[in-house]
Amino acid sequence: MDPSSLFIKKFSCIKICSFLILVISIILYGCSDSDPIDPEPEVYEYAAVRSHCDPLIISIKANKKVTITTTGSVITNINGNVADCDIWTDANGIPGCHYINEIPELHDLPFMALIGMFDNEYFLVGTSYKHTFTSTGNLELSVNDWGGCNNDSDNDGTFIITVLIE
Ligand SMILES: [Ca+2]
Repeated sequence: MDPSSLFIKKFSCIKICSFLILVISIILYGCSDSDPIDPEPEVYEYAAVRSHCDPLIISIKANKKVTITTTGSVITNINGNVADCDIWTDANGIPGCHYINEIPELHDLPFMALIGMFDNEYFLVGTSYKHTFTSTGNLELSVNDWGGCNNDSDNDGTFIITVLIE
């Protein structure tokens, strides 16, 4: 083999190998777990004693899909004996409970449910919620108990709230 053809072969190999390394690097980078566009859920604990006076505030950007999943249970008065009200509930709340002195602040939403407020509108979040907000703002999550800012210390229990924004 003459030395010039050997040089050409070696040169071609370097070019092909470089190209292959570049392609493999692109594939590996694209499949990486640390891909910055993958959204991660945030998990919050919200104790029922905070009630609506101290909401959990989630910053929302317009046109983002928000998925909220809530576990855990709460009670409005662990020593109370009001039928259909002083009972443990999950984040969907107790639709059949109505304390006379707390209407209309309960916003016609189930008592002790996890509720949201955005743009001055109240709505049920419950155990499972999905929504795409069309404007940027703060989503305020709280427990639908309106005993007064300093009168919810008889509440007990905690909601575990998982929020995914994508
Ligand atoms: Ca209470």
